[in-house]
Amino acid sequence: MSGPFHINTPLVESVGMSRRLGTTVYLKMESSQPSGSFKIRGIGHLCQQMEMQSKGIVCSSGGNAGMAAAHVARKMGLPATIVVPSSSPPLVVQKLQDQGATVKITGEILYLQVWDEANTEALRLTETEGLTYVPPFDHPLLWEGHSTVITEIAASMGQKQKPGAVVVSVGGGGLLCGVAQGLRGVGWEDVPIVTMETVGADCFNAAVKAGTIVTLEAITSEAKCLGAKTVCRKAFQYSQSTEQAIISELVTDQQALHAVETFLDEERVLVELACGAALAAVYSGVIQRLQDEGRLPRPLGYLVVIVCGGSSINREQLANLQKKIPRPT
Ligand code: PLV
Repeated sequence: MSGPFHINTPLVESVGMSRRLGTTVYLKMESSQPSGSFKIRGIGHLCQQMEMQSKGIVCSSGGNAGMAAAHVARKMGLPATIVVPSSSPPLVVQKLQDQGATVKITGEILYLQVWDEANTEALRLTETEGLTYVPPFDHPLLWEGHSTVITEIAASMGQKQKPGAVVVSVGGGGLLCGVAQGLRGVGWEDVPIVTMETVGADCFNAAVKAGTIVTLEAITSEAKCLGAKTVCRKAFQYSQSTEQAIISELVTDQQALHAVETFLDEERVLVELACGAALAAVYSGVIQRLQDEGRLPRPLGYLVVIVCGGSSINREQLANLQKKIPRPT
């Protein structure tokens, strides 16, 4: 199969979110992608454009980039090795194996290892095994692939119907770069982007606050798929540009979890905590606060939330998170 590997996902109105916000909210359902998240847009595009070594590919991932890489490799008839940190739940390892990938788990001794260490191992394997390296978020071809999420929205709504703002989760910043590029591509560069991270997986917010790229000491959030310690340079550059407003916001794991639960109840779709961070922009009143502060207009026009999805969740994993993350008292 020569691709594209992603599908044109539904853009659906959320009545519950619209009611809360007092403005129409559209959900771009990347959770419906064949690999379970938006990652397949960029990774599919990158794998098609790059010359692939027949020995196969290697991808370091918090989980979802790996799912996309494994899916694409299987369709292209290439072997895939996915390196995941030991913080990834067993269900991710199983799903990757189901896609036919070889899974390497880094940091089995140091439990708290995160994506950055998995990446070091993936880079080592490109040298020693001659595999093609597929990065999870830091590559122009990934951003170009991710930008189709905006092209599709413009095609559905009509170019004249600009959104008032777009909400995205940020891990290493690849989705953000794709969304920023896509907005420019359709002439919507004046549409503000609200970026959402959880406290403890907040490398973009830390960079915006510091005015320079910073490396977090550790990832303390349970939203492991947002757990890159350093944001990619391009995402930081977008945050410094005066052309497009990027508003960086944080929520707690508790708020992200509450968002996952509310979304499941109201929209009947189960997503990862990483995605819950974006949903919490509405469910925890972040957008409403930004409007109160005059940082977003009121009325807003319509709001788009990119429902980035994620495979690292099932009923058992949700129950684990509910145990681990304390409830508000
Ligand atoms: N996850 C990456 C990076 O992890 C991965 O390897 O899967 N929403 C979901 C469901 C994600 O899986 C990710 C990234 C993001 C949002 C954030 O996207 P990014 O990294 O492009 O900002 C460490």
